[in-house]
Amino acid sequence: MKIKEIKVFVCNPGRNFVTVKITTDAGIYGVGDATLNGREMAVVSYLEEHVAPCLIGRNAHDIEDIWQYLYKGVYWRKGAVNMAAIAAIDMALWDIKGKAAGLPVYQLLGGKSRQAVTLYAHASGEDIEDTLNKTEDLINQGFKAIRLQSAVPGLNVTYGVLGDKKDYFELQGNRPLPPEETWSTQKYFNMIVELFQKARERFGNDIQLLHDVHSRLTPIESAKLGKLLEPYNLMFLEDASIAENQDSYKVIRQHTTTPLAIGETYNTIWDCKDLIQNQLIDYLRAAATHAGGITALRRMADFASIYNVKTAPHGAPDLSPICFAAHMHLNIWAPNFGIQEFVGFGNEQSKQIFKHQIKVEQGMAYVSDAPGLGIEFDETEARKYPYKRSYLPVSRLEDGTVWNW
Ligand code: KDG
Ligand code: MG
Repeated sequence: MKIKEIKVFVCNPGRNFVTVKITTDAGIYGVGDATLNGREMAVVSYLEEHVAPCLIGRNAHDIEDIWQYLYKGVYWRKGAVNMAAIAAIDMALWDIKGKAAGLPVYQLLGGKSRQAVTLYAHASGEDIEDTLNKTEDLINQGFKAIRLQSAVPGLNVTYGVLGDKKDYFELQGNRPLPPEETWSTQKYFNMIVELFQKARERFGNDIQLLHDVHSRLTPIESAKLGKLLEPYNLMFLEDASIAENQDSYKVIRQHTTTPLAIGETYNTIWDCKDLIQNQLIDYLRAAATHAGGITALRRMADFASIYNVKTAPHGAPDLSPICFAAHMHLNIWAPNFGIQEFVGFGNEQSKQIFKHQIKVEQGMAYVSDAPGLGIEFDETEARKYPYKRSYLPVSRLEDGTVWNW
């Protein structure tokens, strides 16, 4: 079964998504997600100019060989653009293999380790009360794990809450230049403990609570936050600090028993090898789209399992539903799966482009049993919503210093 054609699509049904479609001479095709928020066209060009020409005529069944060929053969290993391209090719090839075998991808990975995938939802509010009201709504919908974020009083906008996204929604997925946001650790600390204290008072101890710091703290500040939040028993604290220096997590770890999660920006196992091996984290957030696809994530999950680290794949709205489908197969298989982030399946336009049978009920997701990844990509619908240049915001301290991101 030879690779006959590789097409790359960029559509923006409210957000930019980069989709790869591989067609074989057997008439079977597969799809993969290559979305890299804010740098989409770099991946498109990389795929079209440099990756696709090398793959035409190759055996579509040789997933491992193609992965190694693209990763090692390129000489310039790793990197977000490179790995997003490899990821999309890899996902599409798993989709093809599953369709050829007449089996869902999770069966090719080893079958089910569980019947359903536990999800965590987002409650992001303009103030503490707003966040808590949104949490209550999600609890009423059946979610048992919820990530709480709240705007920081005294800052113009706070990343990840509505204030941050207002311009984005108004511009409908088009942010022609990066907005700038101000950060103050002091102001954040004044708010954050109160948020979790009030959440526990209002919702009791049965609900799992999570929080994402978006890498805004230094290691020692993260250690302090972890300690302050211990009474509120978080499921995990995400991206407390950047870990380009993986040793920096030793500082956090030695001070707090709050579980730690990291990895949504990771491209390879090398980004988290020391974090895992030294048991400095509890959850690995790597995404199939950004870390080299199903082949790479399977390997990372196996490595993490040796050190009691669970998987908790990234599930932000800037990953396409194809990535979510890939995660579903990994999640249902991985013996050390922890939890999946979930923000819904996008707007109506998105749902017309990406069609699937994944069911979400009472905070749990049920994998599709359709052969392959179980997701269809409608090219005609996608063409109705062309690419719009759009950036993530840049963070600065109050004195103007560019801050951790
Ligand atoms: O593109 C960046 C987003 O995916 C990211 O900010 C979302 O941190 C995020 C999360 O945990 O979903
Ligand atoms: Mg995050």
